[in-house]
Amino acid sequence: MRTVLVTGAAGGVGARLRKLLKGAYPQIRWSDLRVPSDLARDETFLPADLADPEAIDKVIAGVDGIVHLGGISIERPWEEILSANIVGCYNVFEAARRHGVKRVVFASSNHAVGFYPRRRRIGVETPVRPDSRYGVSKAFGEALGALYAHKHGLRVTCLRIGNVADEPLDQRRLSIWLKPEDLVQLIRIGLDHPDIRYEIFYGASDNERGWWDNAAAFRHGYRPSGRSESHRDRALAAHAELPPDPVGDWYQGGPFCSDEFDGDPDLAPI
Ligand code: NAI
Ligand code: 15L
Repeated sequence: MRTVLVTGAAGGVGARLRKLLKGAYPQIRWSDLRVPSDLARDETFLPADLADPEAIDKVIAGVDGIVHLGGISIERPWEEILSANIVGCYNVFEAARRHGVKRVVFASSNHAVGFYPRRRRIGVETPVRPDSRYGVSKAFGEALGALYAHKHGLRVTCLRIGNVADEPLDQRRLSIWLKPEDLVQLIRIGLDHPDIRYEIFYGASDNERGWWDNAAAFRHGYRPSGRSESHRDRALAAHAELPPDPVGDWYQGGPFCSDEFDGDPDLAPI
């Protein structure tokens, strides 16, 4: 890996990675729709709209690996998801194929499987159960990654990220927290590990209350350093301040499940 492109550079995760990945590869290109407010003089930034195939083609030409973070990161109307996350993700994989990029690490999300109840432990072979249009776009990105891996030989790692933060923010996040440094470990496995063909890893730290079997990541050498239980008291206190949410509290995806929910809770999948 000589040249790595990171999309979504101006976002919350991008801002953290711009610090944590500094010096990790000889050249790192950062891209986004908008310029990061704190861009340093020694950082290479190329603006591009993911939905514009020609712009994305130019940004991707000459890179060896891509960390694809860019796009809509919450639930939004379909038109926005379609443009940034569906068309945008296709443009990234397709340009990667055309330019002979070796590896892509795709920022998927726990919301690709958010409609599993919290009492279920799930692995990466479990069928997707998106909890939102946003979650559907992440399941699409994982499927697209599989196509480009198996048909075109791209090495692809999808990270089903829980929640990236300095510490778990509430009770649900005690189960899904991802310490930023652990995210960096997962990204570097995706970019550098010799055995990657197509993998899905859960983006979670060492969470005692976790819901996910992350054996595939551990097999590739992942050793998370974050322990959510060390932050339990503050997370539970924050949870106590939240309004009641019986549907959200039942499912792994939390409020993404209860948002717009008008199904019959008794018929909801278990
Ligand atoms: P964010 O919303 O802070 O950043 C996303 C960035 O993508 C923004 O800077 C935005 O300008 C850019 N973007 C949006 N549409 C674009 C377009 N059409 N063309 C170019 N750039 C565009 O999101 P965050 O929190 O940094 O997340 C990064 C990625 O990780 C996202 O893909 C998100 O879905 C995923 N993820 C994040 C989690 C978290 O805890 N922050 C949890 C699970 C997944
Ligand atoms: C995500 O996928 C979002 O991008 C992030 O903003 C959080 O909402 C996270 O999931 C979560 O589930 O906490």
